[in-house]
Formats: sequence, C-alpha cells, structure tokens
Amino acid sequence: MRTKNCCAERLTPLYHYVTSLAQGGRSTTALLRCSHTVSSLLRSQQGKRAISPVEGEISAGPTEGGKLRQTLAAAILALLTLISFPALAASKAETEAQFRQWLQTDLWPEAEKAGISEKSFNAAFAGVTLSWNLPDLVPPGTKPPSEQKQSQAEFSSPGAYFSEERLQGLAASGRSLAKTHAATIRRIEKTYGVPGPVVLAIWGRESGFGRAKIPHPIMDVLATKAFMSTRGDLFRRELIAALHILDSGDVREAEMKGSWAGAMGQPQFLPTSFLKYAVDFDGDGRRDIWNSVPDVLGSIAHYLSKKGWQRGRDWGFEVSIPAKVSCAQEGPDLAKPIAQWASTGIERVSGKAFPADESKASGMMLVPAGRHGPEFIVTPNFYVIKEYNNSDLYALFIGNLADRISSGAGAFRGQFGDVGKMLRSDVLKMQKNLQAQGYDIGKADGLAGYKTRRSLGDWQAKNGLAPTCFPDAGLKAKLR
Ligand SMILES: [Ca+2]
Repeated sequence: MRTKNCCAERLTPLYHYVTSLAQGGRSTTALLRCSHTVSSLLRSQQGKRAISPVEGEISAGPTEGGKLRQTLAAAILALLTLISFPALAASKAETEAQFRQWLQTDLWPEAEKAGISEKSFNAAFAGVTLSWNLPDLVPPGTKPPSEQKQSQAEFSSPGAYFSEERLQGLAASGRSLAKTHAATIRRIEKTYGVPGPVVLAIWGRESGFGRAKIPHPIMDVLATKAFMSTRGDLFRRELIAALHILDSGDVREAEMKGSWAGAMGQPQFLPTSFLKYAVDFDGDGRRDIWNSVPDVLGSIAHYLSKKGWQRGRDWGFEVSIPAKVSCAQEGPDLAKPIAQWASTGIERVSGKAFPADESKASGMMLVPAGRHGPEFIVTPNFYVIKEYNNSDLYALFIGNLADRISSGAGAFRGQFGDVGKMLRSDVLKMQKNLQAQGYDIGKADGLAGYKTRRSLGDWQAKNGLAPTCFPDAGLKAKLR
C-alpha cells in the first residue's frame, strides 16, 4: 500500500506549487551531491507515509520496495557521516555564518518595514538554525536543481491516490470524532455554513485528526527556505508572516511546529493563511491550530467559507455519462444547471435523482481520468475545496471521505483503468503538440489537468477517435 499512516511530513496543502519544484539537484562539491542523493532517497521514503496530492496526480513512481531503499539510504547516510562529516561541517559552518549575516543585513530591514520590533526579531531568530535536511535547498554558490528528473517521473492513472484502506480508516475515526465534537461541529456549521463532515475530512487528510507528528520548528524551516531555496521569495513572505504571528502572542515559538514545506499545525496553514483565516473558536483568546480542536475545525471552516463555500450545497455526485455525451465538457468555466446535465442522460451512479435544490443550481462535469475512471457532476463547492489544495484528486478525496463520514458511503463505483506506461515527459510532449495545434491545455507541465483532458477529447473527436479525454500510451504515437 502506498499509505498507512497520516503524516504531515509531506508535500503540503494550499501550496502544492511549492512542491512542483524540480527534485534532484547539483551542488559544487561531490560530498554535497552525495548527501543530496541520500536525502532524496530518504525523502522518497518519507513520501510513502502519506499520499501527496502531487504524487497522486503524477504518480511519482513505483512505491513498492521501500524497505530496501530505506535500508540502502540509511547505510549510505551512515557511511557519509563517518567519512565526510568534517568536510561537510566546514562548509556548513561557512554557510551558517552567511545566514547570520543575511538575517541582519537583508531580512531585518524588511521585517522592520513590516512593523516588527528589533527585540521581537532578535528573540525570534535567537535559536534558529539552518535545517540542512530539507528538500529543494540551494546553498549559496550552488546551482538550483534541474527539472529533468521530474519529467522522468512515471505518469499513470490516478487510482493509487484513493487508498481504500486509508479512506476506511479515516472515515471510521471521522465518524467517531463527529460524535465527540458534535456540539462544536453544530456551532461551526451554523457560523460558517460548511458541513461538519467536510471539515472533519480535511482535518483527517491534513494531519490524521491531529495524530500525525508535526515535527519541524517552523522558524527553522521558513528561515532556511527563505535563505536558500528555489522559492526563496515565497518563503520570505511566509517568514515575515510568521514573525507577525509570534508578535500576536497566539503561539510560543517552541510550539510553532509545521511540515518541511512550512505548513503549520493540524490544518496545515502557511503563516499567511494563518493570519487571514485562523480563528479562536474556543474563546480562550488565542488562535491555537496546534492544540485546540475547536480552533482547528473553526479555522478550516472559516477558510472554506472565505473562499466562497455555498451554504446548503453538496460538493458533487458520482455519475455515469452516456457514451454519446462527450467527456470534453469539463471545467468550472463550462457550468450549467445540473438539470440540464441530467437531460443529456447523465445519471447518478446511486440510481437516486439529483436533489431538487441541486437540480436547479449549477454544476460542472469532472472526469479526473477521462473515460478511464469514475465520472462526476460537481458543484462550485468542489472548487472551494480545491482552494485548500489545488488538485482535483485532493478535492475528490475530501468529498468522498466526507460522504463516508456523513452517510457511510463507500468507494467510488467507477474503476480507475490502466493507461499504459508513460512518463510525465510523454504527457508534456502531447501537451506541446496540442498547444502547437491551437488547443488550450493550461500549463504545459506533464500533468493532465481539466484543460489538457478536454482539449485532448476535442482533438480525438476531430481526428475521428472516440474521445477518452485522458492521455494513454496508445495516444503517444498518434498525437504528433
Ligand atoms: Ca483558542
């Protein structure tokens, strides 16, 4: 199985673009190269502990045989530590000194402008050290990682994202916690209009209902990344926001923990999101998304409500789309009343009719694997969930988990099919060929988002093929 435990130690919500950075890297010394390889190995192992939205989209490669990799990585790491520690330490000490310099001459003026006092600034960074084990680091004097490695990642059907074992586990915990926190959840639903099961599903997905280890001191992570990563500007913004949080007194620095990607606490908020959306729902005067369940749940609901959650509406419905109806009609820009979709022969797989209120309101077609997987009519709330993490699969995971918690629903009925062996670079080629022929595929990134899927469907129809709206190995040769 890909995933057994929930863990915040992974590519993280709201900010999947942070993680779309190329993996791998080049450093000026052989030793750093080695240590990077080791950390990549270790990282790939870490990734196995939880489904990453991004991995789910791109299926980042085989996930079996992890034990061997882990053993190998541990052995190499031990060897490196023995052989090379003095050399690494020297180079690290130098970089640490540059970091201290950077704090004073580069970051402090910006923090001061943002209204942080010198006393707070110095106190906040007194115990901060560079976290050398983080991914995507670009120490001064080294080159940023190349994109090549990522384009060589395997591309396959997204089925692996929906681990039945994990979903069942989360649903069982979610149902039990819904009872434990029933009064809080009722108050949240009333205040924000977001259904409790959706909030619980996000809590479960992000941090295993707060049971996942959230290990990293956030100031170390953000300072390291702001100082030396491929997305320095983004992390610099977050670092300044984190200083404001410390100033607010909501949390002590020692308790301000997060993931290696900088997402904090049980809802996995970046600091800028914390400042905008975290709420003190238990009324103790502090916004505590690390320890207070009411604050965690209230903050998630507040986030969704601010992003436009429509009170009273569902997130979506699994449907079957008749063969005569083109799958190339996906996207939030092609919304129409659900009754209109139904009039084309689209039906819920449950056999029930669409609820009367939903029928009158707008819905969108969603086929995450084209004709190779389950099919949906979603509501605008689906796209609100995507605001939490910009991935169709993430939002479907949350929707399905919420349904399991609220009504005991099971897995999607549609099966994700096999699309053959492909690499992201193959999908990228297809995207570029479509683009060259005037199709809108969104960003050419080797992933099959809705624009790529529907343009592919249109291209297939135009070229006398039955639209499948998803890349497969057979299309590689045809689409030139
Ligand atoms: Ca509180």
